[in-house]
Amino acid sequence: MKRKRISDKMEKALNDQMTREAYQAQIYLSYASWAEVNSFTGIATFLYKHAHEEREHMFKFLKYINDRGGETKIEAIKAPPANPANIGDCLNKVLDHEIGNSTHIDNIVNLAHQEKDWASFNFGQYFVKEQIEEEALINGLLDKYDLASSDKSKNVNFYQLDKDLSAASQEGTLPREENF
Ligand code: OFO
Repeated sequence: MKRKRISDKMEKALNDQMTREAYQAQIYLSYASWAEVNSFTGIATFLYKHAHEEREHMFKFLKYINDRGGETKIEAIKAPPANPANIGDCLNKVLDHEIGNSTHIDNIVNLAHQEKDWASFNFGQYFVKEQIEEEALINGLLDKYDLASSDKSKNVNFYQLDKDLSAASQEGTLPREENF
């Protein structure tokens, strides 16, 4: 496109986030594979689906940068971190990654606000909402994990947890949005 409608700084921030979304997908993919080889098929299914969702986020950034006359730069993606020690560790690490990701999204929205770049501000709102949903979803799964693991003798609870995770929605609903 002939006219660039985002600043160089915004273009870089969006490109960095696009690569970060790809990294998030790698993390979910590697944790999913770890869960699968440890026979937690429900958790694996949940994590595989989420890896796919993170790649969709990556594409949203790519399309937005290009639509605004910027240039997408496809960079190398870091290797994912080491496998988690157990399911609780897995869910805690996923939540940490999501909270970290929320901070990066907030930085983009802050920059858009500073630059009075309302198009990017509006684009960023999708991800602000997405991060609220994702953090709530993983936080909720962690609560379920705590319930299921509080009595170590009841391994049947892990079986049920795994089934719940396989059916877990990828999107938490926000009651306030359903009501209005
Ligand atoms: Fe986990 O969400 Fe992307 O942004």
